[in-house]
Amino acid sequence: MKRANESTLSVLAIVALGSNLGDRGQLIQQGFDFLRTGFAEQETFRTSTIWETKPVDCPPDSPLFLNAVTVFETKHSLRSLFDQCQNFEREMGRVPIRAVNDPRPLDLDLILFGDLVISTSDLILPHPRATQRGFVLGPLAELLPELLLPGEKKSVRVLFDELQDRVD
Ligand code: PH2
Ligand code: MG
Ligand code: MG
Repeated sequence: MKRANESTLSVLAIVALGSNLGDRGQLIQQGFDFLRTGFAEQETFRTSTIWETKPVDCPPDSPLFLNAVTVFETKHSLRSLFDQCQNFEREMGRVPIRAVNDPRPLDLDLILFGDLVISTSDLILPHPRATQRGFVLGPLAELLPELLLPGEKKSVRVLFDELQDRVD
């Protein structure tokens, strides 16, 4: 028997987690648990280490972030994963945006869903800024260094190394 929202085929999903408000470490762990228990084929679920990162494109004096990345196979639909991530962010205390990139208890960003390339009003895949963001590329390079994101010629590891060269 298949459960609703599950197909028999699984796809590789990548979700980036970020927190810069409240008990950041605990919130990231809750995000891991939510994704592992709710969406992942258990044996496939992997997490990066947790990185402390400077805010990028955030209001002045924003607190430091904790960031991490998870990769897992899922049989759930994209819609179910996306909608439930948004619900979980709200459950963890996220409020509607007041200023762009306001501090938030938990941000769950879909980076990749199989080989899907889409652009809708609320979701673009692969994530349009992932390849410019060290706080995504660094943790992701721990898990899938050789991955080529759709439309990219350079691996995650190379993109991250090049970003470091520019920043440092
Ligand atoms: N997320 C953003 C904007 N800026 N900076 C860091 N260091 N980490 C983030 O997760 C982050 C950010 C938008 O969601
Ligand atoms: Mg984000
Ligand atoms: Mg987000």
